[in-house]
Amino acid sequence: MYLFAYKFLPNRLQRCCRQLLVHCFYCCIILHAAAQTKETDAPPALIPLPVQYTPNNESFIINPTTAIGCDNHLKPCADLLQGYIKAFAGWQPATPAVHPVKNYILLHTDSNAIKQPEGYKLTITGNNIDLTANNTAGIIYGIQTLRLLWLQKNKQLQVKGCTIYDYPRFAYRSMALDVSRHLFPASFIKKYIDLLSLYKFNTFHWHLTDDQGWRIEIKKYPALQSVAAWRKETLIGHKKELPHVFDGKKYGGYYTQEEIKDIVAYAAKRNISIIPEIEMPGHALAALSAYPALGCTGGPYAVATFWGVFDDVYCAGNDSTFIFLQNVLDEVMDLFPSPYIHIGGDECPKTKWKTCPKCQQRIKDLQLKDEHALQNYFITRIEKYINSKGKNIIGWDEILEGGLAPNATVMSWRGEEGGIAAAKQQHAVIMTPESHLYFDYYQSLYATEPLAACCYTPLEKVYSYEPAGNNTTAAIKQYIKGIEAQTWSEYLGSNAQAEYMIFPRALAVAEIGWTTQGQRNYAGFAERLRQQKSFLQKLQVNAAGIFDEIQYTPAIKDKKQLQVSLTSSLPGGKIFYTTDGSIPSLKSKRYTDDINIASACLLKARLFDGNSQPVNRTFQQLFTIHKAIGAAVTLTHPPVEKYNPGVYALVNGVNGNSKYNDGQWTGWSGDDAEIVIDLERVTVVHSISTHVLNYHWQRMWAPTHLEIALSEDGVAYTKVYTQNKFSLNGINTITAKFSEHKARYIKLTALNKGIIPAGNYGAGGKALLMLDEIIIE
Ligand code: TNX
Repeated sequence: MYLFAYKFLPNRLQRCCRQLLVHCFYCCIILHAAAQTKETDAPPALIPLPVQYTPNNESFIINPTTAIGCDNHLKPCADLLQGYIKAFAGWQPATPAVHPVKNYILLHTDSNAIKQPEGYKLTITGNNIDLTANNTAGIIYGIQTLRLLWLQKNKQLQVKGCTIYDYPRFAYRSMALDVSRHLFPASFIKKYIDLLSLYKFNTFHWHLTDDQGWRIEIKKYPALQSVAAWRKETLIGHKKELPHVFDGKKYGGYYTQEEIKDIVAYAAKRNISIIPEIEMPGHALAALSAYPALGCTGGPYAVATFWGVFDDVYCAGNDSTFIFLQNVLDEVMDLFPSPYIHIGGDECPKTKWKTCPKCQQRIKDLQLKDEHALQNYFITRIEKYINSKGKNIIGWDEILEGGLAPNATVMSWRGEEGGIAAAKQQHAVIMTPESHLYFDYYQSLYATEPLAACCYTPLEKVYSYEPAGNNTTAAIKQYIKGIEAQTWSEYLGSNAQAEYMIFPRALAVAEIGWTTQGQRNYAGFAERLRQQKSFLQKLQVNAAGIFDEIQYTPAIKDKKQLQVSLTSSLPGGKIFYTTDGSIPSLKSKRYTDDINIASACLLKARLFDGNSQPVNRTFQQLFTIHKAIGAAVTLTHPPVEKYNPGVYALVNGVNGNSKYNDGQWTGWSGDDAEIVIDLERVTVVHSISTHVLNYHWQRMWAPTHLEIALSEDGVAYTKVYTQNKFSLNGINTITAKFSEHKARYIKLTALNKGIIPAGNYGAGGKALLMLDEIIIE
């Protein structure tokens, strides 16, 4: 229509229009060229970072006439690539028998050209894409790199010219998923596996059985499907909260063998090996509920409805236990081609074995030292069976108890000590310490964070993990085969919540597992991650995008002044804050330097990006200013390592949070708390308050007795408060109010429960006594 109208314009105007069009055309070309130059300058946001990336000035557009050529044995890889292109663009390139001269993607293996297992070289020019790899695995990772390159585009499959030469640092790169506590549909498992392959993992550890549900069809034992796969109901809220409340809804299900075969094949196409885990001898309540004769007491047992460690485990004195497990393992080994079978071995209380005649008989007959040696007998017997089928076992670090089974690989979760001990015995080790690699733990301290197990493992902490250790000898290092992160699903009630906890933390693990230690740096990783945000969205992954959110650090500066610093890792980010409770905007005070907190307030802060758009949630923190801020604190007994934030945490104006993961709680394990606060000069005081935790499910017990005494000289003390009763569950506020007293020294003494009484969680172990800010007024 416009062309038609143009014809009727006078000649001069037509000329004008033509000139204008020509100008526009040149402008467009210049702009386009500028955009292209800009594009070739920026390295692509690849995670994990490849070993070598060399850009060139060309670029390749995959279009419907592009052909995929490959060596014969790589046909499944070509199909995989074709499927990825189709999923992204809606059309698919051809895979002709003879590859054309131009406009093709060629896949081939050449172990002379690429020496490293799983390694590949991806060469992208204007004419074609060449992917040469050491083996099929390398081809798959090369395809995933290509996919990461085009995922950065919108719709168009244009990839920048470059040569990428790449191979992994560790042979074992894995993510786990617990499907017992909560079940995830087969479609979710596939999506997860595809994401693992995208980020160059090669293993998926599938935790299939536990106390709260048995999730794999075993044809020989139908009650595993009809009974063990179902629990009556599920705990609502955190297990630490008492009394426990349940949802009253039957919950369960399992994966059929057909589904499992399909998933295993799907994973194999993506170079993901699936290691199934069948837990023993502990975490077996679901199996026992279906086959009670396998327990020490004969039951009855019920599938667990809440989380924890349960005393009822497989009976180690009963041969039918081993016959059952061997039959189960036969079916498992038929389904999973993996050379490894995970047999658990963790958290097996010995309570029932101690009083079980059959277990005791076994100990006597075999002249075993104790129940720990019986655990070793159990694992070793199962290992022999698995070895006889040509496979090896992996077990949690508790399998070190009573001696290690001969060919076992150890998964070190309670720190790295188990792993190091196993490596010293020349056993293969996989590092998965809960301190850094448990994704059921909180990744943010914000109060609005969805319910999680505990603790605090932000992205940066995950990224900082070094599996080979920083001071480990080469002799030890050679046994450290790689890394795995855990996703226990107690608090992962939906697919979306599981994705939120796994991503992006899994990407940090991917980079640790693949990229050399020297190449890694958090700022670079975070920047690449920011650029990947949009395509994680395209892949419909509910990733947590909060890793740049505002963090705060309280500090006591001179003259006992509380100062708070705010930081964000977002480059170009600006922070605005308020102290009057209002939501900060660009009109609020801009944060430039530490904030002096002179009186009690609720500090709120908001992060804005370079375009002045708000990012993430509003930060907020309450501060209480009182007479002991910054005072000298002396502790008679040292706190336990995990809850030892330094004495200022008791007098820095910040209360501990209800998740006790914010570094504001001080805890004593088995020991009493005796705290003396020196106000430096005699001061009039009339009220002292603090909090203690009473969460028996976390081994945290309120003190049996608490008292507060005052002194002017630090020698003669006057008692002003005693308390022997604490409310049963949760955070107890201790408030001591008394008539005005003169004091320089304040002594707070709280007696630890000591040993946790029988019948309670952690019975026989030491109780934790937990205290936070001591507010003196
Ligand atoms: C410990 S890690 C467990 C799991 C729980 C997890 C919760 C390990 C080998 N056992 O059974 O789900 O803690 O964080």
